[in-house]
Amino acid sequence: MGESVRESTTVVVIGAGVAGLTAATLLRRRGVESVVLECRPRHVVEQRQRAGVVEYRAVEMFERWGLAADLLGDAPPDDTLELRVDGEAHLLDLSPAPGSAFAARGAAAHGRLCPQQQLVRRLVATLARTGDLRFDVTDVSLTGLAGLRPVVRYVDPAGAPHDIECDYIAGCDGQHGVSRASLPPGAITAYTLDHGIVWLTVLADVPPPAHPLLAVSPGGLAAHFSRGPGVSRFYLECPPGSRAEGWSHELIWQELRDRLGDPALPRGPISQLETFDLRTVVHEPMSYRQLFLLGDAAHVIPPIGGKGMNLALHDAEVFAEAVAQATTTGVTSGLLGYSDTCLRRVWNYVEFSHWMSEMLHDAGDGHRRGPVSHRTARARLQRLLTSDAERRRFADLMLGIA
Ligand code: RFL
Repeated sequence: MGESVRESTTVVVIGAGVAGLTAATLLRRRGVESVVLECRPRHVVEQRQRAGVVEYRAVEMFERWGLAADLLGDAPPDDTLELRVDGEAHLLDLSPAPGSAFAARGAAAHGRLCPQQQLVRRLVATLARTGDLRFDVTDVSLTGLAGLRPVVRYVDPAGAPHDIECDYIAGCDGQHGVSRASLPPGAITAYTLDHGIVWLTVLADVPPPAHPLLAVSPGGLAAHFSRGPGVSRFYLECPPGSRAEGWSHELIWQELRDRLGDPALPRGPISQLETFDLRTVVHEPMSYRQLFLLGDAAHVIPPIGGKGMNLALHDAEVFAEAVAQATTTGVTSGLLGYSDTCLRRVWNYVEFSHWMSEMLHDAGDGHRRGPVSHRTARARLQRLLTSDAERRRFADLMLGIA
């Protein structure tokens, strides 16, 4: 390997997922230079299908930065969530409360139906034109983290090593990335909870449901969401230790029909089939000197409340504002407060995801955590379905207002 190419920039962003791409885009808007390093090819990054809804808080954020129209489109998500309990449909109205500041914004007071890969594709297109985005990099490593000008080293696709010296590093490389792993032992603490639940996730060419649908049944939780015209994402709760290989397509459609209480559910080609363990991991603090962790690199929560991508977007804005403040005015209070500001929202959404997860899993399966948890979960569910105040609280959290 030859001599390293030496470079210098303000921020090196590691990882081109929603967190990294959004951080780099917002930094660009404030005139702050960055280099984004991504280990996967562009087409892989652009095709990863995960989240489907950008919450209202994040829509408002993109509006403030003048990016909403270009990045999000204008499709509002459904204001109605269907909770199907033992085959019986209950429709929950999630629209903003009449008379509230949000209702006064009318149709604007909504999240956006914007699949994650669509947002990523649009962010990549914007940055490819105006920023510095490098795909297919290998051997990313971080050095000099104790100092004021750390260096990020990587090898480009042609095999040339690069050393980029910078003021700040944004570690946006997901839960298994290199940024957090580069920290000295004891620099941060991981708070972890294993929920003891596995979800099978299925992406299939099947028409979406009338409304986003969560079904509680004795066989376990099932969910059916839209992922664009003619595409659906399904989830099936399965026992700990389950792996996708153990699920034939026949069994998947049968379980979905049983749990959704819909014998007529059409089958369609399955394009993605994975299992994952429901886990919560929060790393505190979310920064170490000049290195800042954003998105899944800092926290992973079960997708049940639809908050992982939305938290990544929040981190990106807090980080970009703080760096812009520091580079333009020399004031570092935003950077010093970065972790605390982000963690307030993180723990709020962790609590929401736990509440929702316990209610929906325990209400279905009476054996999982015993009869008291089962009956308590049924009572919670009943309260959500009958109390207007409870429904409002739930809607505010779903919209990202709370
Ligand atoms: P990402 O999207 O994982 O991106 C990290 C990027 O870093 C790259 N990378 C590296 N690059 C350079 N060098 C290295 N050494 C690197 N190591 C890794 C990776 O290739 C990748 O491109 O993290 P980010 O940006 O923090 O975004 C987080 C979100 O992707 C995540 O929270 C959500 O997808 C979670 N999530 C959902 N969130 C929602 O808000 N609503 C949902 O409905 C929702 N559904 C989901 C989900 C996550 C799911 N999975 C992953 C279990 C559904 C599923 C199935």
